[in-house]
Amino acid sequence: MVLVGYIPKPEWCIMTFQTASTTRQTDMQTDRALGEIYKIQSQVLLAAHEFLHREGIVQMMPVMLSPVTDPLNHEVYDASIDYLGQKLQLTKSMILHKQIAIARLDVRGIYIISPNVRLEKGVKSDRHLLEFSQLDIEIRDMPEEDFRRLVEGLMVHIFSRVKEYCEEECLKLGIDIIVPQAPFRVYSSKKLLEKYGADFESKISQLEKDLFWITDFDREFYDREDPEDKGTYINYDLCYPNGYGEALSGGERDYEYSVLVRKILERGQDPKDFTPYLELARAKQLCPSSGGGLGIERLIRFLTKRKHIRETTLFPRVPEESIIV
Ligand code: ASN
Repeated sequence: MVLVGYIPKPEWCIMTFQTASTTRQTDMQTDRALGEIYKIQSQVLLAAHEFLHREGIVQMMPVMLSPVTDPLNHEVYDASIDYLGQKLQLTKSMILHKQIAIARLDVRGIYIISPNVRLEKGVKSDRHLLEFSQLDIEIRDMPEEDFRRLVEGLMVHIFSRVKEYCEEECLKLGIDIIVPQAPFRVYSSKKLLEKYGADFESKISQLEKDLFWITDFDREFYDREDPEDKGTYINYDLCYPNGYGEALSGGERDYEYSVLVRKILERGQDPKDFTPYLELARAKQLCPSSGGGLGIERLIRFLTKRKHIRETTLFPRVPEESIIV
Protein backbone atom coordinates (compact mmCIF):
# COMPACT_ATOMS: atom_id res chain seq x y z
CA MET A 1 0.00 0.00 0.00
CA VAL A 2 1.38 3.41 -0.97
CA LEU A 3 0.11 6.03 1.45
CA VAL A 4 0.44 9.05 -0.88
CA GLY A 5 -1.87 7.29 -3.32
CA TYR A 6 -4.63 7.85 -0.76
CA ILE A 7 -4.29 11.64 -0.77
CA PRO A 8 -7.00 12.71 -3.21
CA LYS A 9 -5.59 14.89 -5.93
CA PRO A 10 -7.53 18.16 -6.00
CA GLU A 11 -9.06 18.92 -9.39
CA TRP A 12 -7.56 22.41 -9.53
CA CYS A 13 -4.10 20.93 -9.55
CA ILE A 14 -4.79 18.51 -12.36
CA MET A 15 -6.25 21.40 -14.36
CA THR A 16 -3.36 23.75 -13.70
CA PHE A 17 -0.74 21.24 -14.69
CA GLN A 18 -2.60 19.19 -17.25
CA THR A 19 0.37 18.89 -19.56
CA ALA A 20 3.00 18.39 -16.86
CA SER A 21 4.07 14.94 -15.83
CA THR A 22 2.62 14.22 -12.40
CA THR A 23 4.24 10.83 -12.10
CA ARG A 24 7.74 10.38 -10.74
CA GLN A 25 7.53 6.61 -10.41
CA THR A 26 4.61 4.52 -11.48
CA ASP A 27 3.20 4.39 -7.95
CA MET A 28 4.17 7.88 -6.74
CA GLN A 29 2.30 11.09 -7.43
CA THR A 30 3.91 14.52 -7.19
CA ASP A 31 1.96 17.69 -6.73
CA ARG A 32 3.52 20.40 -8.88
CA ALA A 33 1.31 23.32 -7.83
CA LEU A 34 1.69 22.58 -4.12
CA GLY A 35 5.45 22.34 -4.57
CA GLU A 36 5.47 25.91 -5.91
CA ILE A 37 3.06 27.05 -3.18
CA TYR A 38 5.33 25.60 -0.46
CA LYS A 39 8.35 27.34 -2.02
CA ILE A 40 6.42 30.62 -1.76
CA GLN A 41 5.40 29.79 1.82
CA SER A 42 9.05 29.15 2.74
CA GLN A 43 9.95 32.59 1.38
CA VAL A 44 7.04 34.17 3.29
CA LEU A 45 8.24 32.64 6.57
CA LEU A 46 11.86 33.57 5.90
CA ALA A 47 10.82 37.19 5.20
CA ALA A 48 8.67 37.30 8.35
CA HIS A 49 11.53 35.98 10.53
CA GLU A 50 13.91 38.48 8.92
CA PHE A 51 11.60 41.46 9.48
CA LEU A 52 10.69 40.57 13.06
CA HIS A 53 14.28 39.75 13.99
CA ARG A 54 15.37 43.15 12.62
CA GLU A 55 12.70 44.79 14.78
CA GLY A 56 14.15 43.15 17.90
CA ILE A 57 11.14 40.86 18.31
CA VAL A 58 12.02 37.46 19.75
CA GLN A 59 10.65 34.08 18.62
CA MET A 60 9.08 31.71 21.12
CA MET A 61 7.92 28.15 20.54
CA PRO A 62 4.20 27.37 20.62
CA VAL A 63 2.28 25.86 23.51
CA MET A 64 -0.17 23.14 22.42
CA LEU A 65 -1.68 21.94 25.71
CA SER A 66 -2.91 24.13 28.54
CA PRO A 67 -5.67 24.44 31.14
CA VAL A 68 -6.41 27.87 29.53
CA THR A 69 -6.76 29.00 25.95
CA ASP A 70 -8.52 31.63 23.82
CA PRO A 71 -12.31 31.52 24.41
CA LEU A 72 -12.77 32.85 20.81
CA ASN A 73 -15.78 34.95 19.88
CA HIS A 74 -17.70 32.05 18.38
CA GLU A 75 -18.64 28.58 19.62
CA VAL A 76 -16.57 25.53 18.62
CA TYR A 77 -16.61 21.84 19.64
CA ASP A 78 -14.53 20.95 22.68
CA ALA A 79 -10.91 20.03 21.90
CA SER A 80 -9.56 18.98 25.27
CA ILE A 81 -7.95 15.85 26.64
CA ASP A 82 -7.67 14.43 30.12
CA TYR A 83 -4.16 13.90 31.41
CA LEU A 84 -3.93 12.35 34.87
CA GLY A 85 -7.18 14.00 35.88
CA GLN A 86 -6.25 17.44 34.50
CA LYS A 87 -8.31 18.87 31.63
CA LEU A 88 -5.95 20.24 29.00
CA GLN A 89 -7.16 22.15 25.96
CA LEU A 90 -5.58 22.23 22.54
CA THR A 91 -4.49 25.78 21.75
CA LYS A 92 -7.09 27.86 19.89
CA SER A 93 -4.69 30.80 19.82
CA MET A 94 -1.64 31.81 21.84
CA ILE A 95 -3.26 35.04 23.06
CA LEU A 96 -3.30 34.33 26.82
CA HIS A 97 0.23 32.88 26.77
CA LYS A 98 1.42 35.86 24.71
CA GLN A 99 0.12 38.25 27.36
CA ILE A 100 1.78 36.25 30.13
CA ALA A 101 5.07 36.00 28.21
CA ILE A 102 5.33 39.67 27.23
CA ALA A 103 4.90 40.72 30.87
CA ARG A 104 7.47 38.19 32.10
CA LEU A 105 10.29 38.63 29.58
CA ASP A 106 12.60 41.61 29.33
CA VAL A 107 12.18 41.96 25.54
CA ARG A 108 10.46 44.46 23.23
CA GLY A 109 8.17 41.87 21.72
CA ILE A 110 7.60 38.22 20.97
CA TYR A 111 6.26 36.14 18.10
CA ILE A 112 5.24 32.53 17.73
CA ILE A 113 4.36 30.49 14.66
CA SER A 114 1.73 28.42 16.29
CA PRO A 115 -0.60 25.60 15.30
CA ASN A 116 -4.17 26.44 16.32
CA VAL A 117 -6.98 23.87 16.57
CA ARG A 118 -10.57 25.11 16.28
CA LEU A 119 -13.22 22.44 15.81
CA GLU A 120 -15.63 24.72 13.93
CA LYS A 121 -19.39 24.19 14.21
CA GLY A 122 -21.46 24.53 11.04
CA VAL A 123 -18.89 26.64 9.21
CA LYS A 124 -19.08 26.51 5.43
CA SER A 125 -16.41 28.76 3.99
CA ASP A 126 -13.47 28.83 1.66
CA ARG A 127 -11.12 30.28 4.30
CA HIS A 128 -11.50 28.11 7.41
CA LEU A 129 -9.45 25.10 8.49
CA LEU A 130 -9.86 23.11 11.71
CA GLU A 131 -6.09 23.20 12.15
CA PHE A 132 -4.07 26.13 10.84
CA SER A 133 -0.95 28.16 11.60
CA GLN A 134 -0.92 31.60 13.06
CA LEU A 135 1.97 34.06 13.20
CA ASP A 136 1.13 35.55 16.58
CA ILE A 137 2.90 38.76 17.66
CA GLU A 138 2.72 40.74 20.92
CA ILE A 139 4.62 43.96 21.71
CA ARG A 140 4.94 45.47 25.16
CA ASP A 141 3.66 49.04 25.82
CA MET A 142 2.73 49.64 22.20
CA PRO A 143 -0.27 51.77 21.16
CA GLU A 144 -2.51 50.16 18.55
CA GLU A 145 -1.53 52.62 15.81
CA ASP A 146 2.15 51.73 16.15
CA PHE A 147 1.29 48.04 16.01
CA ARG A 148 -0.69 48.58 12.81
CA ARG A 149 2.31 50.44 11.30
CA LEU A 150 4.55 47.50 12.26
CA VAL A 151 2.20 45.02 10.56
CA GLU A 152 2.05 47.20 7.44
CA GLY A 153 5.86 47.10 7.30
CA LEU A 154 5.79 43.33 7.78
CA MET A 155 3.29 42.80 4.95
CA VAL A 156 5.13 45.11 2.54
CA HIS A 157 8.37 43.24 3.32
CA ILE A 158 6.82 39.79 2.82
CA PHE A 159 5.09 40.73 -0.45
CA SER A 160 8.24 42.45 -1.79
CA ARG A 161 10.41 39.44 -0.99
CA VAL A 162 8.00 37.02 -2.67
CA LYS A 163 7.80 39.27 -5.74
CA GLU A 164 11.60 39.51 -5.94
CA TYR A 165 12.63 35.95 -5.01
CA CYS A 166 9.74 33.80 -6.27
CA GLU A 167 9.47 34.97 -9.85
CA GLU A 168 9.68 31.45 -11.26
CA GLU A 169 7.12 30.01 -8.84
CA CYS A 170 4.70 32.87 -9.55
CA LEU A 171 5.09 32.35 -13.30
CA LYS A 172 4.34 28.62 -12.95
CA LEU A 173 1.25 29.36 -10.86
CA GLY A 174 0.17 32.15 -13.23
CA ILE A 175 0.04 34.78 -10.49
CA ASP A 176 1.30 38.33 -10.13
CA ILE A 177 2.29 39.74 -6.73
CA ILE A 178 1.15 43.30 -6.07
CA VAL A 179 3.04 44.87 -3.15
CA PRO A 180 0.54 46.71 -0.90
CA GLN A 181 0.78 50.49 -0.47
CA ALA A 182 1.21 51.57 3.17
CA PRO A 183 -0.41 53.19 5.10
CA PHE A 184 -3.46 51.02 4.51
CA ARG A 185 -6.96 52.52 4.51
CA VAL A 186 -8.83 52.36 7.86
CA TYR A 187 -12.57 51.78 8.31
CA SER A 188 -14.62 51.70 11.50
CA SER A 189 -16.72 48.56 11.95
CA LYS A 190 -19.67 50.61 13.19
CA LYS A 191 -19.83 52.73 10.02
CA LEU A 192 -19.45 49.62 7.85
CA LEU A 193 -22.24 47.88 9.77
CA GLU A 194 -24.57 50.83 9.08
CA LYS A 195 -23.70 50.82 5.40
CA TYR A 196 -23.42 47.12 4.53
CA GLY A 197 -25.16 45.20 7.35
CA ALA A 198 -23.88 42.24 9.37
CA ASP A 199 -21.83 40.79 6.50
CA PHE A 200 -19.80 44.01 6.13
CA GLU A 201 -16.35 42.44 6.29
CA SER A 202 -16.91 40.24 3.25
CA LYS A 203 -18.74 43.03 1.34
CA ILE A 204 -16.00 45.63 1.84
CA SER A 205 -13.33 43.02 1.09
CA GLN A 206 -14.97 42.44 -2.32
CA LEU A 207 -14.94 46.17 -3.06
CA GLU A 208 -11.40 47.04 -1.92
CA LYS A 209 -8.35 46.82 -4.17
CA ASP A 210 -5.58 46.84 -1.54
CA LEU A 211 -5.08 45.66 2.05
CA PHE A 212 -7.12 47.65 4.60
CA TRP A 213 -7.96 47.83 8.30
CA ILE A 214 -11.26 47.62 10.13
CA THR A 215 -11.19 48.88 13.74
CA ASP A 216 -13.39 48.76 16.82
CA PHE A 217 -14.95 45.29 17.23
CA ASP A 218 -16.89 44.17 20.30
CA ARG A 219 -15.35 40.73 20.78
CA GLU A 220 -13.14 38.73 23.21
CA PHE A 221 -12.56 40.04 26.74
CA TYR A 222 -8.82 40.53 26.27
CA ASP A 223 -9.14 43.18 23.51
CA ARG A 224 -9.02 46.61 25.17
CA GLU A 225 -12.20 48.58 25.74
CA ASP A 226 -11.63 52.35 25.72
CA PRO A 227 -11.76 53.24 29.44
CA GLU A 228 -13.00 56.77 28.51
CA ASP A 229 -15.60 55.57 26.03
CA LYS A 230 -17.28 52.29 26.99
CA GLY A 231 -18.50 50.31 24.01
CA THR A 232 -15.53 51.45 21.89
CA TYR A 233 -12.78 48.87 21.41
CA ILE A 234 -9.14 49.54 20.60
CA ASN A 235 -8.70 46.60 18.24
CA TYR A 236 -8.49 45.83 14.55
CA ASP A 237 -8.70 43.34 11.71
CA LEU A 238 -6.38 43.52 8.74
CA CYS A 239 -8.23 42.42 5.58
CA TYR A 240 -7.30 41.36 2.09
CA PRO A 241 -9.02 42.89 -0.95
CA ASN A 242 -10.89 41.11 -3.77
CA GLY A 243 -13.06 39.12 -1.38
CA TYR A 244 -10.26 37.24 0.41
CA GLY A 245 -11.39 38.59 3.80
CA GLU A 246 -9.61 38.63 7.16
CA ALA A 247 -5.81 38.39 7.32
CA LEU A 248 -4.99 39.31 10.94
CA SER A 249 -6.95 40.12 14.06
CA GLY A 250 -5.66 41.76 17.20
CA GLY A 251 -5.78 44.76 19.46
CA GLU A 252 -4.45 46.59 22.46
CA ARG A 253 -5.05 44.43 25.52
CA ASP A 254 -6.84 44.75 28.79
CA TYR A 255 -4.66 43.43 31.59
CA GLU A 256 -6.13 44.63 34.91
CA TYR A 257 -7.80 41.96 37.03
CA SER A 258 -11.08 43.80 37.76
CA VAL A 259 -11.53 44.84 34.11
CA LEU A 260 -10.83 41.31 32.84
CA VAL A 261 -13.26 39.69 35.30
CA ARG A 262 -16.00 42.22 34.46
CA LYS A 263 -15.56 41.63 30.72
CA ILE A 264 -15.50 37.82 31.11
CA LEU A 265 -18.79 37.99 33.05
CA GLU A 266 -20.32 40.42 30.52
CA ARG A 267 -19.65 37.83 27.82
CA GLY A 268 -21.42 35.09 29.78
CA GLN A 269 -18.17 33.24 30.43
CA ASP A 270 -16.96 31.75 33.70
CA PRO A 271 -13.89 33.36 35.33
CA LYS A 272 -13.04 29.88 36.74
CA ASP A 273 -12.17 28.76 33.19
CA PHE A 274 -9.33 31.30 33.19
CA THR A 275 -8.04 30.84 36.76
CA PRO A 276 -4.25 30.62 36.16
CA TYR A 277 -4.38 33.64 33.82
CA LEU A 278 -6.57 35.68 36.17
CA GLU A 279 -4.36 34.83 39.14
CA LEU A 280 -1.44 36.43 37.27
CA ALA A 281 -3.60 39.50 36.50
CA ARG A 282 -4.57 39.73 40.19
CA ALA A 283 -0.87 39.62 41.14
CA LYS A 284 -0.24 42.45 38.59
CA GLN A 285 1.81 40.11 36.43
CA LEU A 286 0.21 41.27 33.15
CA CYS A 287 1.08 44.54 31.40
CA PRO A 288 -0.08 46.84 28.57
CA SER A 289 0.61 45.47 25.09
CA SER A 290 -0.69 45.30 21.53
CA GLY A 291 -0.62 42.33 19.23
CA GLY A 292 -2.30 40.27 16.61
CA GLY A 293 -2.28 36.97 14.77
CA LEU A 294 -1.77 36.53 11.03
CA GLY A 295 -3.17 33.36 9.46
CA ILE A 296 -0.41 31.76 7.41
CA GLU A 297 -2.63 29.63 5.14
CA ARG A 298 -4.87 32.65 4.45
CA LEU A 299 -1.83 34.71 3.50
CA ILE A 300 -0.63 31.95 1.15
CA ARG A 301 -4.12 31.62 -0.30
CA PHE A 302 -4.20 35.36 -1.03
CA LEU A 303 -0.68 35.48 -2.48
CA THR A 304 -1.19 32.43 -4.69
CA LYS A 305 -4.81 33.31 -5.56
CA ARG A 306 -6.25 29.91 -4.60
CA LYS A 307 -10.02 29.56 -4.60
CA HIS A 308 -10.19 27.46 -1.40
CA ILE A 309 -7.80 27.49 1.55
CA ARG A 310 -7.54 23.68 1.27
CA GLU A 311 -5.36 24.24 -1.80
CA THR A 312 -2.57 25.74 0.32
CA THR A 313 -1.82 22.55 2.23
CA LEU A 314 -1.13 18.90 1.52
CA PHE A 315 -3.02 17.90 4.67
CA PRO A 316 -6.18 20.05 4.78
CA ARG A 317 -8.50 19.80 7.78
CA VAL A 318 -11.68 21.28 6.38
CA PRO A 319 -14.74 21.86 8.61
CA GLU A 320 -17.35 19.11 8.29
CA GLU A 321 -15.12 16.88 6.14
CA SER A 322 -13.40 13.76 7.35
CA ILE A 323 -9.64 13.88 7.59
CA ILE A 324 -7.93 11.49 5.19
CA VAL A 325 -4.35 11.50 6.44
N1 ASN B 1 -4.24 35.98 17.67
C1 ASN B 1 -5.32 36.89 17.96
C2 ASN B 1 -4.80 38.07 18.74
O1 ASN B 1 -3.62 38.21 18.92
C3 ASN B 1 -6.41 36.20 18.70
C4 ASN B 1 -7.10 35.13 17.91
O2 ASN B 1 -6.57 34.51 17.04
N2 ASN B 1 -8.33 34.83 18.27
O3 ASN B 1 -5.60 38.88 19.15
